[in-house]
Amino acid sequence: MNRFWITGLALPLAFAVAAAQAPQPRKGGGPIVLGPNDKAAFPAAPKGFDKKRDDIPHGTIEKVEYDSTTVGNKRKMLVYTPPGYTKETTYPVLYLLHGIGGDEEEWRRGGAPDVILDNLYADKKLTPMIVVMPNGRAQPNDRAEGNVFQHAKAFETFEGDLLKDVIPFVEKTYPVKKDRESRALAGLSMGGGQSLNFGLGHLDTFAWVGGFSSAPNTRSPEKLVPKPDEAAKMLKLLWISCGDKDGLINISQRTHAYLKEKNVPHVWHVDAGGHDFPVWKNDLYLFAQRLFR
Ligand code: FER
Repeated sequence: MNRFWITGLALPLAFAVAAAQAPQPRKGGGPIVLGPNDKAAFPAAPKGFDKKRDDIPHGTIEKVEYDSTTVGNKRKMLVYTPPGYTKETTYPVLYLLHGIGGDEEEWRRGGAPDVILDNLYADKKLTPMIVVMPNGRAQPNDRAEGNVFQHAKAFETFEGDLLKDVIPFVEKTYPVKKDRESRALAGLSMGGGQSLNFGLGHLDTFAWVGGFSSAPNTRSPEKLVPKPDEAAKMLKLLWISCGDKDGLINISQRTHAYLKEKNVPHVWHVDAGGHDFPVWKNDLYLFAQRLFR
């Protein structure tokens, strides 16, 4: 039996296949097939990139609540402010989204985002930014309970919550820059699909977009990027990545193939690994360094 880590929940799922084994069928597609072009665009993060260092300044993660007009209640999110954070300046913002089995705590629980970013600041590899980790399941009970696949629709509804509630709250509460070139949107799996759908669907709002191991909620390439020339002109960075043992890699491959055909500049990064945090931590390490430059 193959076991597939649905972002925080270990669920045995027929669609998930370890590529190291003989190709097997998967929900929504065929076996993992890698092409010559499916390789790492950058070296992996150095050893220790996700280990806490006591001798450096640290940022802070706080949990805050905002009023969601979209869902009709108060919702929670995490906000990471960088080392040396001060209201005397203004920061760009990365909105960082979780997967189908996760919630606003998923990145902190599994991805050590504060550790990875603190270390990057200490090594002078990062433009100071605020990182917002909201809950992408926009419904009254937004806990990852029961059959998480039954609540996939709420991940669509989150588009309104993000644009009309989360971002306005962040922009009135924190000292942040408010132009499109100061907003990035990225996420893992279901959150990767959301980031591509909402980011590329709202180029007026986001100039930096990343999909890590994006799930089948990702719009078809023609719907995702109906105007390739416009997208090419407006995007500062479009990042598409996936693990080479991830049963969902066909989603990223088809997105990459279309972008390449339409000459939309983007990063195509195929990491060694499956549908899991080692890949996503590496993504955060690599992606964050390229933001807001
Ligand atoms: C699916 C397989 C996986 C799907 C979503 C996922 C919406 C999401 C996985 C994750 O977020 O880890 O068919 O359909």
